[in-house]
Amino acid sequence: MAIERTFSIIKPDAVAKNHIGAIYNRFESAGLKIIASKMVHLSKEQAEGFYAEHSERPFFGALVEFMTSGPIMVQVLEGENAVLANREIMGATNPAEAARGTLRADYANSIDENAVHGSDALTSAEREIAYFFSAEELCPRTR
Ligand code: YYY
Ligand code: MG
Repeated sequence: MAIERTFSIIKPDAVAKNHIGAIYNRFESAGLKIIASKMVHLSKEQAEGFYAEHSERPFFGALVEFMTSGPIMVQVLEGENAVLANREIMGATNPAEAARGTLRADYANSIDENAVHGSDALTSAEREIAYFFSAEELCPRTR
């Protein structure tokens, strides 16, 4: 088992519904440690850059509009197999298909407003963490 870091977003829908604390509780209860965190309101350019891999998809415009519709929480989670662990906590992209007890089953309404983002691989985690945080902003736990 490897200690990994992954990147997470609480999206505008879940922030607007006051679910930040409940979602942080899920991360911590699962043994993932929050080692960096901040609230940001993305510009159109920031959202387009973050989701560049989806720029040719039909939902891209709606995704950027949604992600800029209100503030988000961005955080770095650290722990055993953090990338996969966070994806399991999140549940499937479409909340209608998300397993019971996952964040998307409990807090998301639709595939386009689905409460949370999580990196899908270690390489994307590194890129996504660097997109929002400088090295100095990451606070590894020493106790
Ligand atoms: O990684 P994950 O968020 O679970 O899904 P992706 O396939 O990477 O898509 C990113 C994002 O795009 C998804 O969370 C919602 C949105 N989206 C959509 O609105 N409609 C789709 N059919 C697929 C994805
Ligand atoms: Mg993805």
